[in-house]
Amino acid sequence: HSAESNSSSSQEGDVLKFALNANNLSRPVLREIRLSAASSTRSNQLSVSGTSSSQQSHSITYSLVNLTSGEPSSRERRPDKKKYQQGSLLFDGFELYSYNVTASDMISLDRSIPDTRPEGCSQSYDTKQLPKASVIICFHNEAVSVLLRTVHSILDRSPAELLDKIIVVDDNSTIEDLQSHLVEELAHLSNKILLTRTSKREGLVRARLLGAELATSDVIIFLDAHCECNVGWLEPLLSRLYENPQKVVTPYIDTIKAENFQYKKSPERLRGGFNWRLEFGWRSANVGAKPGSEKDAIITPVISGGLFAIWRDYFKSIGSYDPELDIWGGENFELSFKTWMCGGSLEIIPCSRVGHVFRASLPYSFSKDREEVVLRNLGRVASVWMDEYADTFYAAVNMPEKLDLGDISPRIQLRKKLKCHSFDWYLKNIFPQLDSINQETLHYGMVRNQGSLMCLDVLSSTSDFYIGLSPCHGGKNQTFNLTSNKRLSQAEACIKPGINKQLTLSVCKNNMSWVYQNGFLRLDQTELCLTSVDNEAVQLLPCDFSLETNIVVSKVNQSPD
Ligand code: LR7
Ligand code: MN
Repeated sequence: HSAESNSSSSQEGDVLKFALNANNLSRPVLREIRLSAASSTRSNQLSVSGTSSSQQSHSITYSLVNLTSGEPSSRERRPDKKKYQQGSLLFDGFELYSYNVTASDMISLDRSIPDTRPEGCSQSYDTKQLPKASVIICFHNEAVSVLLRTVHSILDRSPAELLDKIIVVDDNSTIEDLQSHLVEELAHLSNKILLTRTSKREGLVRARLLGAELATSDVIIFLDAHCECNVGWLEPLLSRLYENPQKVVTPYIDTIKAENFQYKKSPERLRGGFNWRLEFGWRSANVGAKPGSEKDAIITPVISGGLFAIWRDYFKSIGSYDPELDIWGGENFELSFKTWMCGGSLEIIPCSRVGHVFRASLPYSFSKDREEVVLRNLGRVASVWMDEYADTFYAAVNMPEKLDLGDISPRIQLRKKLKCHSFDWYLKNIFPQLDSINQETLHYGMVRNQGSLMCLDVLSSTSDFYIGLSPCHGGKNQTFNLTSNKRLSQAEACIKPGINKQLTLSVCKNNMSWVYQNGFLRLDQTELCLTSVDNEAVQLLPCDFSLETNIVVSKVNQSPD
């Protein structure tokens, strides 16, 4: 920003030197910018391009736009189909990466981001006693600037004495020139960086295992290739692991928007959860929290999977990952289940903040049918770790019988060797909130409007969730649980009357009992029924048993027709 104010008295060719010493950088970063002709006259942007050199004397050519959490002007916001040239690389924004590469390319690799930690997190740590960590980043076809910003943020915001190596594993990216470009960029950045490449596409699990093999430090930390580590991110993770080597800890994950790379604080106190299809989702962890506890570790039944720290020995001792898991999916459940069931625990640390680019879709190819790959991964995990509850998972996903899970005997032996608790123990003690199909469930699945192919669906408006009808697809928003204690719920939330005869989904309370009678869902102790209006909206109206609008509950995965 200071460069911007100075530039009015400067001319083309001048070199601006400055030290960036923001309070969220662990050390000042020295920068030089040679001014070239402004490439743009947009007034809200600092549009110099030039060469920067940091203390490690690397040089990267870039242009700067809004050095802070930079929201590019609306013109750049969605260059979806726009092709553009950077050096010899031809990038194709959203199509290739599912994020706005143009925006990333325009933002400094060392930008400052808002310090999103809750109050009371800036205590100092005795770094001498903490274990050293290596950070492992695996990627398949990630944009250079995005990956480099991940690496820069680690170097910029980790105490040097705690950072052993940064191990970057290229999972056989197919974008031409990516490899040579990266080798060049990373080699100059720091001698802590180790770049390796798989000889064929392995998927993120085997790529991570390869990275872990190369580490020699006490602790290893996995990050996705599109992250930004925030101020003081490392110390709270290591300090928690130092206190208890059988923990797996994750930073609190902030959001980097895929549309414009804006860094946004995530809502407070979320933890991981899942449904019977083993689909991960964030759930509120606020229940029972005392005021002032914002910075306390959050115990979580599962981790989202991409960002976590673990003692290297502990990772090995619990059997790291099932190497048969392909491309994407399942490994977070494997690690989570066995950590809890075999004597460890999982925590999210609110004082450690790392941003992650959440992508609406996965841009890369899967070797086979994507759904099949993920189901096979989940099936392996379920059949090894979920005991009798694996059947519930199979029913919920409608597991194709012909799907071959491969040999799971090595993983079963591992579980025997580790002498772990049962999955029933896990459900009762660690995740009692998971809808239990087995015990209380009367009906589970889609709630279909009689005579049509429309199903109850949880829809969201800007302010809350409401219930409507949409074509049946059986996805998680259309899956409900009707229990013997008369709850009509989805995940941990219940359907209850809202305003204007509408229905909403919110915290379960006892005044929302439903009676399922002759194909109608009636609010207990009333004469009001779930009624479809124009086969689109759902309202709570006086029951009229002659109408064709009754809403019928279909059983587990009963197909809509
Ligand atoms: O074949 C592949 N090879 C790879 O190296 C496929 C992917 N990858 C890399 C990829 O470039 C990225 O760096 O693996 C990393 C994760 O892949 P993403 O970013 O496409 O996955 P995701 O963020 O959508 O998915 C989440 O779930 C995955 C399940 O397998 C992994 O555990 C991801 O790490 C995980 N990400 C997070 O937990 C970040 C928070 C998101 C949430 C919720
Ligand atoms: Mn990711």
